[in-house]
Amino acid sequence: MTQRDGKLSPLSRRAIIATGLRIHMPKTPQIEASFLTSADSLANCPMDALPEVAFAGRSNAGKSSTLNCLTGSRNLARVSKTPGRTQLINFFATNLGGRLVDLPGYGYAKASKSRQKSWGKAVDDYLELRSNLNAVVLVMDIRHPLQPFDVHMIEWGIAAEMPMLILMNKADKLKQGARIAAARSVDSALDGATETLSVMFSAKTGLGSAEALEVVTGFLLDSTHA
Ligand SMILES: Nc1nc2c(ncn2[C@@H]2O[C@H](COP(=O)(O)OP(=O)(O)OP(=O)(O)O)[C@@H](O)[C@H]2O)c(=O)[nH]1
Ligand SMILES: [Mg+2]
Repeated sequence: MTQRDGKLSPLSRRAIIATGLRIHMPKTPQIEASFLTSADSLANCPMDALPEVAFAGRSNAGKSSTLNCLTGSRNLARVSKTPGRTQLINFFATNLGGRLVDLPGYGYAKASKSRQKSWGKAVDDYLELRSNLNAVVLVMDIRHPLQPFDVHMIEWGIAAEMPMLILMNKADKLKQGARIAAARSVDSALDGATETLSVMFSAKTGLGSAEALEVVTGFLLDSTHA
């Protein structure tokens, strides 16, 4: 699939776009989570059938911070100013049965070529072959949305009919006008994307966390895709 005129191919049946809207919904409690294990390859991932929700995104986009925000913990997933901190696939058990999965970030330029290759392979294998995978949360930096990796992930999600939540993170770093402009560009690129929801988010301030919690809780409970 290709990206034409900044738009993704309209392959899908239904779009649920909530970007920038304040949606009033009942408050979903934070997810309780604890670290379970790490894996450096698909073969070393837990061997059971529990549904998983994976957090993907470019290095430094805020995947680990988002996991901490949604679970109300400071140090569950390791956050760092140094891109490339998350180097293994990290699994977190939750009170909802399903697991949260922190994937290594894409595009960490300083890692050696061979390390980049092996992380890339583990993540590719996980996304393509992990039958437990129920849904993907794609974390983007709202200041640099829809980088090639993000577009690739979205197009992959559409083709695989993988439920996906897009979090436009670090919204606290932009003024309201710039946030809305960024959100509009993401929404127009998502025009027609099946089962894809995008939410303006800040792991730092909690903006959008009620919506994100609602969706991620649903992903963890719904085992129809796995
Ligand atoms: N201002 C602001 N900073 C954030 C936000 N989310 C994350 N950060 C910061 O961005 C940096 C990277 O955050 P991480 O959560 O480690 O990012 P990551 O995507 O897990 O990075 P890798 O593990 O390297 O792939 C840290 O300095 C965080 O404090 C946010 O919503 N707002
Ligand atoms: Mg991380």
